[in-house]
Amino acid sequence: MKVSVLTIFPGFFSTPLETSIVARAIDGGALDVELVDPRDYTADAHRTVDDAPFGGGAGMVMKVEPLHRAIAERPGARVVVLTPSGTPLVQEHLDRWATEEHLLLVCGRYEGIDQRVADNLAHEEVSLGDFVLAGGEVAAAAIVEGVARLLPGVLGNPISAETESFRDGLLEEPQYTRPAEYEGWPVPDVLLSGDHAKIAAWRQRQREERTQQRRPDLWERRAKE
Ligand code: JD2
Repeated sequence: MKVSVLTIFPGFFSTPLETSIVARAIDGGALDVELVDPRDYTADAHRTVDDAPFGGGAGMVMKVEPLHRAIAERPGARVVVLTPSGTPLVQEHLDRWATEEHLLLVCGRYEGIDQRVADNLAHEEVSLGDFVLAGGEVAAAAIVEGVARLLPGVLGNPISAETESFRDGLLEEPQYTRPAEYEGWPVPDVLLSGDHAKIAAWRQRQREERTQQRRPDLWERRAKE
C-alpha cells in the first residue's frame, strides 16, 4: 500500500522510516511512503502555509489552498486528518487502513488546520489521545508504524486474531527473559515450572488483573469468554 504524509516537516520522518518494521515494509515492497510538503503547493514567494484565525485569537492556522492542491493531486486516497479534536485512534482504524490501497495523512502545525479541509477533503479526523502535541507528525508516524506491521509479509508470522493484544479486549501479560534472577528480582516461579497448563492459566489471570486495575473501560467492554 501507499501512504502519503502531508507535512511541513518531512525531515521529521527520516529515522522512523529508516528503522525496524517500517524500513523492512518499505524495503520489501509492501509499503511506499511519500512525504509531501504543502509549501510545494503554495503560489507566493514566501511559500506561506499559515494565516491568522478569522474571529481573532492567538497563533496561526494552516491555510486550505496548499492542502487542497496536494490532496487533489492524489485522488482515490483515504484522507485522514490528525487533530486533538478527532476520534481517539484505536486498533480498528489501523486494521481498516491497512486494507486501503492509498492512505493520505494530513499533519497540521500551529493552532491547527482550517476546518474546511476536514469538512470537504477528508474522510475522517482522528486523535492519538487526550494529550496535546505541537503538530500531527508524531501521530502520523505512529499510524505508519501501526499499519506497516499489519501488511502481509512484513512480520515473520501473520498476526492472528487470537494472539494480538486488544483483539479480545484484554491487556497483555507481563513478559520475562533470562536471567531467572537479577539483583534479587526473581522471575515468577510458575514460568520456570514447565507446566504449560499452569502457565497459560497464570498468564490469563495476569491479563485479567491488569485490565481490571489499569483499564476499567476495557474491562467493562471486554469480549466475554
Ligand atoms: C496539533 C495544537 C490544537 C493545541 C496540529 C496537535 C494530536 N493527540 C494529539 N494531541 N495533539 C495532536 C495534534 C495534531 C495535529 C495538530 N497541533 C497543535 N492544535 C490545539 C495545539 C496542530 C493528534 N493527532
